[in-house]
Amino acid sequence: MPSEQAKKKIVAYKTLPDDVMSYLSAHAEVKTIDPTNHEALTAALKAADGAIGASIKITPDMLEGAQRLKVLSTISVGYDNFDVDDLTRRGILLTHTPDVLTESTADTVFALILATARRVVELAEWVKAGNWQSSIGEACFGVDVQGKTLGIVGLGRIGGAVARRAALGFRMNVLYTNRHPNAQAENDYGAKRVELDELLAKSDFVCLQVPLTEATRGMIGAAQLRAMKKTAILINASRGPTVDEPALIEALKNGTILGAGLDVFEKEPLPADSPLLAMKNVVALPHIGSATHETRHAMSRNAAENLIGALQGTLDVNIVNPQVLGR
Ligand code: 8YV
Repeated sequence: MPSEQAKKKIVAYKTLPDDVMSYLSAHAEVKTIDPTNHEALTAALKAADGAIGASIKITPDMLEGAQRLKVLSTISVGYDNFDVDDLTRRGILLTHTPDVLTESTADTVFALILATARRVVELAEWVKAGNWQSSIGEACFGVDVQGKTLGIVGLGRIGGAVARRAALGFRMNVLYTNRHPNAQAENDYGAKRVELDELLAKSDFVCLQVPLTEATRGMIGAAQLRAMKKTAILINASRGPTVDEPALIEALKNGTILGAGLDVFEKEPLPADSPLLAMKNVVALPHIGSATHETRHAMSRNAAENLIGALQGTLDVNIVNPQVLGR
């Protein structure tokens, strides 16, 4: 254990599990900051060697004068809360938690597929409201999931785990777009790589699994929604801004598509007056992608180990900008 004097200074801008706090405290001096206190966080970053947290934007101006800062460790796979080029210029390493959340996030995607197709949330509310008075008829029918075509936009780790569930569990045909072919998904799940136009035209479920970048922002707009089947369902558990939300609202109102299962939104928390909340054909979740006790714990642990490893110079995985290390 390092002496108090040699201990690095860490800022935790998210509440961490006790064992993760103990682990960090054994290696560093940890200061916990309420992330809603922007000034306190900015000031703490100026005095820190590293920081760990999630869910808030760390902007370049927050890092002005943070001369000691060497590592930012995000408790998430996505890193759209950071300006990576700016971090690289400043020589600050960014680490993330890509592997530990793959399966639970894929479960969330499948929960949305099943919930929208079978109208689980709408009908459960209908039952709770005392409406189930006789054997149900067509008015309560949904659409099949098994055997249908699933189009996955972006077949990375989570997309691959969704493809596995779809092909092996639900005998679905899997189409996908990706910058590179995914040989495992093609061999093991019969996934077929196509252009986005073909995916949109042929899929019964269109599932977004891309990170948010300048290239993916707004990639599903009015034209793409029109290109989908009228019977298709859009699933988004990636990042809200990949979809043009006003265009989606129009498409859902007009019957351009059948429904949407959404875990992410342009603005989070989703404003209470969002038209999406009044739509029966929408299942809206509060960004629960990775939110299980087990996975969130594993993410915190993983991020803490990333941070300490990076500060000690021993980390060689989970690094977003390895250029900082000259790699
Ligand atoms: C959460 C996520 O947003 O990992 C991601 O990219 O979207 C999530 O798991 C959150 O940052 C977890 O703390």
